[in-house]
Amino acid sequence: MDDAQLQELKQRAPGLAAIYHTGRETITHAADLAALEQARVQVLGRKSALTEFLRSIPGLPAEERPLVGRGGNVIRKELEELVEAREAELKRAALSDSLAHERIDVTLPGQSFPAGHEHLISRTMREVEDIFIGLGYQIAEGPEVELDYYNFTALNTPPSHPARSAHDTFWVVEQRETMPEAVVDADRGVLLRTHTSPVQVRVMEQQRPPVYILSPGKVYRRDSDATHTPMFHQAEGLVVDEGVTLADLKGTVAHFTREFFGPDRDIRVRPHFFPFTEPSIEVDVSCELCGGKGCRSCKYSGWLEIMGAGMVDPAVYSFVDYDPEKVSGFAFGMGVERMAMLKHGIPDLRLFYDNDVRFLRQF
Ligand code: 2NM
Repeated sequence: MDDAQLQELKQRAPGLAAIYHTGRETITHAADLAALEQARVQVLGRKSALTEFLRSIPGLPAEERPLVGRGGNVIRKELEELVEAREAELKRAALSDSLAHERIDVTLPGQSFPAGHEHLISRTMREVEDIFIGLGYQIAEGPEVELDYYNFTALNTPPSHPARSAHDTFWVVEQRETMPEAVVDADRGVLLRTHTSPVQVRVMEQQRPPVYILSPGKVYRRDSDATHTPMFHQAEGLVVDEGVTLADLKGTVAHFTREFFGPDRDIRVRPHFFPFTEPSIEVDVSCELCGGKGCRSCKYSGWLEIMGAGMVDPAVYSFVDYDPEKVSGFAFGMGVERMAMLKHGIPDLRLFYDNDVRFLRQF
């Protein structure tokens, strides 16, 4: 509405002109979209002064009606357009406000969520497994809660052996609890396995030669000091086939050692004793720190002990019904923690179990 039209309206219908003025003010002063909606209802709604005015037109004198009627409609339309314009303006303002304040720099590095990873013991166990899988071995696992029979008796370990004492082994059910005096040899005790060899007895019980297996897993002994934890991990191997000799054992261990520690390592074997192997040996790997010359790490010997091994004692075969005239075999066992310590120069066994991420994340 231009100024001339407004002047005319003020003279002919001052009430309508006032409605127009107040309406404009109310709409343009709405500070946000919610206030604008309130203003719209107030100015143009069914109970507004404008609507009431338009409703009163039919009661006016006939000569006034056309002008006032037209003026009223023009004003309603203008005010409606003003609401739309104000709405667009407020929306633009809200958008530029959120663009200014909620702005994100998409070139910033993303938020990283630290992922955990395999524990060094698990990784080392897998590395050992992979080497023997490469030689055609199968991985064999078995119970950690084991029968005396599989853990000791079938491994040719006599009742008097110190490993069988309550001092060295965690008994779950001591055999004297389950059996009367007269039959204490009946192997009914239940214990936490002290090595993974019982798994190998179980496999031999189930399977005829050839047997090529590796048994990794947790084992338990009643030891706790700087160099022993009550739980640790072992990987034990067993081969039974026709014509297997101590030379096969040495070749296998030498191959394993070079795969695990690196190509320049030598091994040596020394005689030892285990109830389940005859002959038995201990295997050393050449010390890398001093190149064999002798240093603190190898106690000035040039060699580091890595495993026990031997040719399976025929007495073990008698428990699983293998014929020692037809087959022979070797077995070996290593401590996984010790292998990881030697490979990575870790000074203290307890670091594995402190679960300090500053240690763990290095590997
Ligand atoms: C070792 C050392 C020497 C071994 C023996 C057997 C089985 F079942 F064949 F009799 N399994 N593992 C063995 C032999 C384990 O660990 C230091």
